[in-house]
Amino acid sequence: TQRKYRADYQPPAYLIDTVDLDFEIRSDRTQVRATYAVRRNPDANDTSQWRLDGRDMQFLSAAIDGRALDTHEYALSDNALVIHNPPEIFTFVVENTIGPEQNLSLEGFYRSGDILCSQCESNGFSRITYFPDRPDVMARYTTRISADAHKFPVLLANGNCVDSGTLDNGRHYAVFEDPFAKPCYLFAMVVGDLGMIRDSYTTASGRKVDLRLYTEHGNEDQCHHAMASLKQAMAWDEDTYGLEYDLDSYVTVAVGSFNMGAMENKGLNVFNTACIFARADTATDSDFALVRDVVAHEYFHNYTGNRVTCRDWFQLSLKEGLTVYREHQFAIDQGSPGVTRIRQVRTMREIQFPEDGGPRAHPVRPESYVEMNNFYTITVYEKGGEVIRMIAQMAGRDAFIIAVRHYLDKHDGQAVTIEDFVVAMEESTGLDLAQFRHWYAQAGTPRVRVATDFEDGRLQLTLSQHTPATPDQNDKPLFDIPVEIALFDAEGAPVREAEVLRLNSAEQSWTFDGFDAEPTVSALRGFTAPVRLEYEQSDEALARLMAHDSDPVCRWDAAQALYLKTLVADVSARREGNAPVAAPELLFEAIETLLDNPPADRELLAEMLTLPSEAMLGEQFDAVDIFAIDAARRELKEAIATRFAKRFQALADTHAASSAYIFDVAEAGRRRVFAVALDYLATIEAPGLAARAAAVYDGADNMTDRMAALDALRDLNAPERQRVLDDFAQTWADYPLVMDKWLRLQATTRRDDSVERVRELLADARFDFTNPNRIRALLGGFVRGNRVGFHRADGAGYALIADEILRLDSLNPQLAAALAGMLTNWARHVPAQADGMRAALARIAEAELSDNTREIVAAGLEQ
Ligand code: HT7
Ligand code: ZN
Repeated sequence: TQRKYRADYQPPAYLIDTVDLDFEIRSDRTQVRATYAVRRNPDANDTSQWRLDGRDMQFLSAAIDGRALDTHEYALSDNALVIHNPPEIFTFVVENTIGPEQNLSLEGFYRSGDILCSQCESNGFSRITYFPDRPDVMARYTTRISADAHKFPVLLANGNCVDSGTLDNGRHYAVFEDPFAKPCYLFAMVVGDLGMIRDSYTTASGRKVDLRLYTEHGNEDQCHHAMASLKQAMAWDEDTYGLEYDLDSYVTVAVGSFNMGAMENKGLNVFNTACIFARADTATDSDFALVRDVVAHEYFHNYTGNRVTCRDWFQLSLKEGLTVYREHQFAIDQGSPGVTRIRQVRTMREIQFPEDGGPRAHPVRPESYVEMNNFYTITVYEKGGEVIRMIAQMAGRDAFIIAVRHYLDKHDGQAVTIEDFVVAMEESTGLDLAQFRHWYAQAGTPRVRVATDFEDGRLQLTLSQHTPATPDQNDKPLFDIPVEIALFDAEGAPVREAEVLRLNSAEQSWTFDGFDAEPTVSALRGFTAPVRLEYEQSDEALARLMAHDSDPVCRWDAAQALYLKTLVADVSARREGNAPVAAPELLFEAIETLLDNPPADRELLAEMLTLPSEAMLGEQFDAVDIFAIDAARRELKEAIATRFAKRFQALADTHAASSAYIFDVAEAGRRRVFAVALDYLATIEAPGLAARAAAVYDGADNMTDRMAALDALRDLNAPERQRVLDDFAQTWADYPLVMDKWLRLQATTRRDDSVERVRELLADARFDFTNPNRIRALLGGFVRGNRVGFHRADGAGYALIADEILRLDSLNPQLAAALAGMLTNWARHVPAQADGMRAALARIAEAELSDNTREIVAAGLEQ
């Protein structure tokens, strides 16, 4: 397949006003008859041919204005039907067949268990019928489905059901009309034998919307949190943006086999069950938050993505960045604002920064791709969201909301570009975003250095920026970077209100006057820009910020920086063959102060007591040594656990469950602190810990506390470990998503035989290689959550992953490519690990691969 370039965009040769689809679902094949009202595009450059994409289907016939086409009037290939010299305006009818029952590719019209469902973004519609599979061809759709009434009692497609009835031979049909023009990637249909929960929402203007959520029978009681979340999201979008839902019904279907979290098809969302199911005894607090946020994200797409969509797939962040930002603000308004933001920051630093500094670095608006499915990345989504956040910050929240409304009004019903969005922002807010546009065009994480000079009561603060080269871009321009700062005195009282400095040249200085003593600087408050801050603050200053900073992100970050200083020194010493470096007394004092004066927000306390992850620690080094990092982190954890064992016992006691499960900020915070305390106690195998964890496991009324107990037992040799793991497997055997937790637990154990255990589980009947959730739990869990196992010195971890990527590639190339991506950062590792990872990539490269995996592996080997 060829590489596609953003610069090569050409408008479509022909436009389609209406699409009529007729699906006759039969047990062997599904017959498709598609009718289009077509007209020549006045803006097109070449209209001598009309290309309709189409793959993996059987072509039957094509007709223009009722006349069947002769073979010399079209050309048919494996991936397209090209019509020669079409008229100016015409009705086109194409007939084909597809085989959804045999399609396990999770694209087009495919089978998930006993359900047949569609997934069209980005290019799945061309696996359903022949069509110009590009988002700038927008049409109004009517869909008729007929199927066996017993096997598929529920028939669903986008829009309103305008007709339905029974047919001969036990069959039935339904017809749906979607009044909004949409690109084909938002088309959806689902048929199955489904259970349903139902509710309604009355919009601000008084319209009643029918809300339905379908799932396989027996799972209905796991769907109520998702339904409640949908109503929260609908109300939030009205209250915050004044946006009301625009159809009479909003239908959601949860399916077990799905490659991503969910899909925002107009009026008919299809979800991964992992992003819908949440019941106290089956889902953790993180699952509850995930469901809430993904449900909201898909709902928000109805405006930012569906009403105004992308002109081409290079513009993906137009809808994803903006919708991620809206989701983030929603999550902040629902949960603990500080900790919600901290988690967003952590995702950027631990996952996006490495992508932006590795061989796959690409701008938020990429310039080229081979396989579009490889570009649903953390950069397009999360960095895209951070870019929007910066615009909102510069405009002010109210002006930003007005600007988004201006953008939506101006482009309603259109397929547009990121540039159109930025222009709309400028028009409405008056901001000059000329320099700011680099955030969309340039890959790489800018580094912002902070230097201070204090003299005669005056503080000079100097900020400078530098962005390292990325594979495709050497000389980086200067970015426009908002950096919020505040100043505190020695007691931690604010001496200067927070303000946003705009760093838009290589180096700039600001002077602040009138201090008796040097103030402490709190910088990049709330993570105002997706940059790496380089600021060498003293331990004392960090301890002060850790105790007093009014911004939870900086308060947490000060704790992280203190831990990191100790850990980096220790890892470096180990690397150089020197004696390990012990933590300074000041670190323990800072923890003691924290325990004596904990923040009211319990989740923040838990976050501040959690050491930086291995990923975060790895980011501090040019050459990552997994084993030195693991040893340093583990020993610091042991030292803290030993010093504060009694305090952690007390924390566990005071934070143990005392009432029935409820998902709210206070209770989730309590459970987090309980889990962190248990984790520290497990690190030193505190007396009675295993029995206590097992008792928590046995007595808990919720999965969060149960998982805290299991996590504590995970690496121990105590007999309780196997007992609870076996009990878990037995209790939850019929709950695949819960069994994913069981798989993940074993994949992430630090025990020496974890590679062998993962191999065993791959062959276990409770594992299913065709299901992406199982693979993400077992293999994703192993690579991301078990660095010591994955990088095992004998190379067994790399061999395991390479084997499974090769096995998976023909079945699910999108997922195989994502797994292969985890090997591509090899150059960031010390030679022993780098060589092993590279060799695994090279072995994969020798095989015949999908375009998806080939593109990733090639980028990984080219460095
Ligand atoms: N817009 C959705 C993207 C998506 C997707 C992309 C490729 C292959 C399968 C997929 N399923 C869903 C998800 C979202 O961002 O809301
Ligand atoms: Zn999205």
